[in-house]
Parts: sequence; C-alpha cells; structure tokens
Amino acid sequence: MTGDARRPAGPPPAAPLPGGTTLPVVRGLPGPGRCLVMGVVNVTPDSFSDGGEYFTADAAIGRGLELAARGADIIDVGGESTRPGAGRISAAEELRRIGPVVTGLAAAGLTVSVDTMRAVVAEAAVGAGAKLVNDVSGGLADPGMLSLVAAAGVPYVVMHWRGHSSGMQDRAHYADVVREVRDELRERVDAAVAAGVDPALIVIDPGLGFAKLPEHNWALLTRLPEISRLREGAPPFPVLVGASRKRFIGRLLAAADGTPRPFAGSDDATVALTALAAAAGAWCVRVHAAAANADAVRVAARWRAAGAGASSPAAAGGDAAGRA
Ligand code: PMM
Repeated sequence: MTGDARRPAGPPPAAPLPGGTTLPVVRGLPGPGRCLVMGVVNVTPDSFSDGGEYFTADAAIGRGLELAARGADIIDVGGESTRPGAGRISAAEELRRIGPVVTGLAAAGLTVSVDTMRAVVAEAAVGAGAKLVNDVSGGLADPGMLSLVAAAGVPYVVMHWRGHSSGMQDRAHYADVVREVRDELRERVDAAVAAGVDPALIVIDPGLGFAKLPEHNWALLTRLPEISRLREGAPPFPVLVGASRKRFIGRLLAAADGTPRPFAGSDDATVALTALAAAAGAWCVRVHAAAANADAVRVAARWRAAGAGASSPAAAGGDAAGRA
C-alpha cells in the first residue's frame, strides 16, 4: 500500500496455492487455480486471423462449442474487427452479429465473454447471458460503458488502448512502454472504480498490438508482474494476455526474405508465449486455438507450483478432468 488516498479498494483476492504461488480469482468466473484459457470467436468478415470463418451464427456457435470441448474456459465473442486500420461498424450490425451467438453459447452452459467497446452491445450481451465484458478501449470509446458495467455487476477487462484501429499505430510512441502502459491502465482502472465498478471485478490487459510496435509487445510480455501492480506495494490485478496470432509473432518467425509467417503458422509460437505468460502469473490467455494452449497453461501451473516448492498435482491447478 502506498497510502494514496485515491487508491481504489483493491483488485480481486488472490487464491493461495500450496507452496506460496497465488492467482487472482475473479468472482463469477472459473477459478481452477491455473491460468485460464479464453477461446476467441470473431463473428466478423475481416478479423486479423480468422475473419470470415465464423461469420454466420451457426458457424460461430459451432466454433465456440468446439473451443470449449478443446479446453477453453471462457468463450470471447466479438462482432467488430479491431485489426490495425479497421473501420467501425454500426451498433445495430454488431448486435446482429453477436446476439444469437452469445445466446446460443450461454444456453449451452458455457462461460461467455463479449468483446465490445459499446455499452449498448455489452448490455444486450449480458442480458443474453454473457458473464464478462471485454472492452479493448478500457471505457474510452463509449462514455456509457463504465456505468453500464458498474450497474451490471459483471467482471470487466480494461485493456490498454490509445484510439480506434484506423489510426492507432500512429500512436505507438513510448519513452518507457511498460511504465506508460501501466500508468495509462491505472487511470482507466481509477475511472472505472470512480464510476462504481467493483475493483474485485477488474482484469487488466496490456493490449498487445494496439498502438504497439513489436518491440513494445515484447517488452510488455516480459514484464507482466510489473504491469499487474498498478501501484507500488499494492496487490496485483489479474492480467489477460492477448498475443495469439498477432503480427509481431509472424514477424519474429519471418522467412529468410523477410516475409512474415502467415497466421496459420503462428499457433505453435502462440503456445510457447502462453506457457511463458502463464508461468509469469498471467490470469488468462486469449487464444484462437484451444487444445495446445490448454495443455500449456497446465504445464505452467505445474512449473509455478514446483518452483514454489509444492509437489502435489492439486497445487499445480489439476482440474476435475484429471488432466494434471
Ligand atoms: N485482441 C484482439 C481483440 N480483442 N481483447 C483483449 N482483451 N485483448 C486483446 O489483446 C485483444 C482483444 C484482436 O485480436 P483478433 O482480431 O485476432 O481477435
């Protein structure tokens, strides 16, 4: 604690694991004692890596069920592409895309998250059964979002964001990216709490690829524990990491002539990043392919538990399916 009078009440309580490692548990969401896996369903014609693949409601619902069967704990449904340069769609179109998908997946008993910057879409999705609002703008895009989330009482992902996709890469200027992202996240968390959002329901996200160059993404990835502590000495907030299939991975794996690796070929590297992020204490990874990432978070949980001196599978987040 810093004694700062403006400091909000605090992030979610951390569940102690035998051996001393801890992971925050967010009320209303799964808490298996390991990093969670969020599977992505983009109901868009133009997303980064999977645009157009799941653009009908039936295809998107089928994809969500498939991701859950392969080990995703949460299914994140989005209707608006945020790839660099993307323009906006109307709220009506966004609702048309995601409404039946959220309803169908929630009715099937899955934990559904809605990926939206709009309060009206978040409200409809929560009404349809979504348990988490994932706002890549951290409440900046829609002035009604924070009060909506506060009233709904659902967990809220506050991502680091500097503006809409059409011009965001022009804002990728940092003197110290970790410090600036953390400072800007703290401002957004404070705004959310001031609007009535329970700090125990807040998850933070460094926003990989959003107003970030590859070197910024790598710096953020390697310093997740620092980012999670928005104030010196304060308890950490849960951190969500969305690295899956992003361009900085394709650039790392570029061919000899410099051609970036296509999205389809970057899933193995995503799994490597999942293991590293989860071992560093990430609360959740947002991924497009579930099975190998679900294995990776279990490896990381065991790694953390062993490093902390625990030896039992339970300490490593072994789950009911006996996968530990
Ligand atoms: N990335 C995308 C979309 N939504 N949400 C969060 N919380 N974090 C992210 O990094 C994130 C996100 C863009 O990726 P996609 O178009 O490949 O799904």
